[in-house]
Amino acid sequence: MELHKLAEILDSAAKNATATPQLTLSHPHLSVEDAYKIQAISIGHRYDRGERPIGVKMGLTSRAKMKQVGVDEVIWGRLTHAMLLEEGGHLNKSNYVHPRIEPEIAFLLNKPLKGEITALEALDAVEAIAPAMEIIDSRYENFKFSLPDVIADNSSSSGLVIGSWFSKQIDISNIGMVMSVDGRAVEIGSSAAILGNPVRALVAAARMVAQSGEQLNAGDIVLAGAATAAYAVSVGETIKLEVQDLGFVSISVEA
Ligand code: OOG
Ligand code: MG
Repeated sequence: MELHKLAEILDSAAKNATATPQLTLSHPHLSVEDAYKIQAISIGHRYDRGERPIGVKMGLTSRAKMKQVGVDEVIWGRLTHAMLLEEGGHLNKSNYVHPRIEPEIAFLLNKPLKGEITALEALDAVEAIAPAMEIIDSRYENFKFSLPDVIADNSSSSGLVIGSWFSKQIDISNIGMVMSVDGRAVEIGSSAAILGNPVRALVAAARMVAQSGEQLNAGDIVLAGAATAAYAVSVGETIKLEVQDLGFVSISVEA
């Protein structure tokens, strides 16, 4: 079946860290619905190889991100345990095609969430919050894609690093976020850039995941999406994100 074939192309591109042409070049009518099906099939191959689901990432939840990639719809993707990098550890650049890093906030859930919910209900299911960086790596040539392309490609997700977990009592609606490279600030923003309040990303996650017939589970991590544009990393750099009231998270880039 065609969707399976396309899923396989993206799975191999991710596994071998090689860029592939946008699917919509050969399939200009690819729908968003089919793109999510391709994503599910493609990540299913990773589950078959022993990777375990650990939650979801929301993407394009800030204007800065939408503008950077020229796609203006909120999207989501799946996170597996193999994507999790150690805080203060390193990422091997050779495992990626053209990795970029983003300043984010992570939620840890202690209850399932599904469908249309309020921000209050979303917060009620939160166990803790943490500063986080996502490593995105489009499997498409030149990091160029349309909406269905990026969705099929698991919304570019390829890694995440999470700092210490903090109490959800902390007000994260408008807190400062500074991402620096070797001590030099490269992206400065506020959590308010994430849909006006990162909790709204969790509300969107519950709704959008349910549209694919799935749900968020207790124990899941949900990444709210980047507050600023992403930064393209180079070998030798140490990237650090400091989030007001939530400490920091860092990672170094190796060859
Ligand atoms: C798409 C994924 C965007 C975010 O946090 O906004 C994303 C991309 O930019 O490649 O992860
Ligand atoms: Mg992201």
